[in-house]
Amino acid sequence: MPVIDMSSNPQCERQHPAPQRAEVVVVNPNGTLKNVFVWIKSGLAPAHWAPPAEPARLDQHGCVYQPHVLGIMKDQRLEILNSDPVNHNVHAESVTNPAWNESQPPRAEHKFKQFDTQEVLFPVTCSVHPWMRSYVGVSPHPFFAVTGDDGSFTLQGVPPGTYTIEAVHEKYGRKEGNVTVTPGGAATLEFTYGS
Ligand SMILES: [Cu+2]
Repeated sequence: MPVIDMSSNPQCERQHPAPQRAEVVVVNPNGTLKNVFVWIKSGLAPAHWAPPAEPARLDQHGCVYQPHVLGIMKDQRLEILNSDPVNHNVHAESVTNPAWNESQPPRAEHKFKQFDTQEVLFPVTCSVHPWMRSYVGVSPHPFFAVTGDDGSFTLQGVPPGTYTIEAVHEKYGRKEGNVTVTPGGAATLEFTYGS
């Protein structure tokens, strides 16, 4: 990934001891892919899943969105922070959910947002800093995860059943796999991107 040129804003640049690289593709040391959103796309019996009381958090730190990919439940609160000494402009480029675009000055109040419709994934950008880009996946149920530093994902507490699991990566796109979960059992599914 190319190094992000933050020279237009020294207050962004000086927060990074080492050059900040774009996070479009992050390959882990073990050869797996980070920042893949994984969720149960279909197969769940109709049910109402209550969102967690705790908000999901999206921070702007060093003029980079953290985390780069964020999963959130429908109707869960999203808390947006600006930890930087610079002005940001948070732009949720959602399509199914209403899009919005709001400035967030330094030391401003945290923003709280919600999304009431399933949408996997949409970008959140910053109108001030063109390199700032994160992705949000809104799930109607709690069975989603984002791959981390070892490329793995875990969906906890899935009821027994047969499901279509979807993996979504911002550059490499969507993959599907099927899995059957037995009562009290665990199932494993592996996705491969590339040739
Ligand atoms: Cu910004």
